[in-house]
Amino acid sequence: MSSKFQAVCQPTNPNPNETPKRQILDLDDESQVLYVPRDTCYVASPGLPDLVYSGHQPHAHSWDEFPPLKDILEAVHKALPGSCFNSLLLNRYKGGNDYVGWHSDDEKLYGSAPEIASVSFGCDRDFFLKKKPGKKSNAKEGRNNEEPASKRLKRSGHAGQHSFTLKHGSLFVMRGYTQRDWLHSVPKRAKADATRINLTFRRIV
Ligand SMILES: O=C(O)CCC(=O)C(=O)O
Repeated sequence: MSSKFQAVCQPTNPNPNETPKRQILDLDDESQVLYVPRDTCYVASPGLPDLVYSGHQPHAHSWDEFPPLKDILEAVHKALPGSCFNSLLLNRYKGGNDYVGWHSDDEKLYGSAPEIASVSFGCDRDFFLKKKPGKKSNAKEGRNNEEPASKRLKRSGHAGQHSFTLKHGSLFVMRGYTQRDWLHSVPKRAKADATRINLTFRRIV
């Protein structure tokens, strides 16, 4: 394989600790390849500002093109009274090699404390959350500060990291400052041998 491959920093992803959701590699001055480690589809209500993430602006499909998605949106609105989502990012993980790297959905168009409702279908996959570098631990963790760090690390595996298994039919909600203060990811999993579809409903304000 050529040693000329070089990762290109994404201008819209200023935090070097985040993995862009899409990766662009420079082959030489004139050539680039783009790698997205899963399939994606974006749906949004008409008249909203364009979504741009990791230097990419996805085409906004209409809800009318996917009637089942409108039904699921209605069910999510019922499950979360007061919610009013107007856009959706769909991810299809075809198997355990498909993944999404560490990132946060902190694009300005979602506002400062967005609620994101995530519905999963198909293969169970692990979902990880970890604090962004420089963000303080919460008060509960602070109270445990007298305990040596080595002891705390052993107990939790990865200090300050939370893991969840997102199962078929589950609804997982991130709200408050989760996007401001935390990164999330769905890592590769050798044993995940079936397709998973994840729908993340968001509100563009
Ligand atoms: O597939 C998932 O559960 C997470 C998807 C995600 O992180 C995203 O769409 O930003």
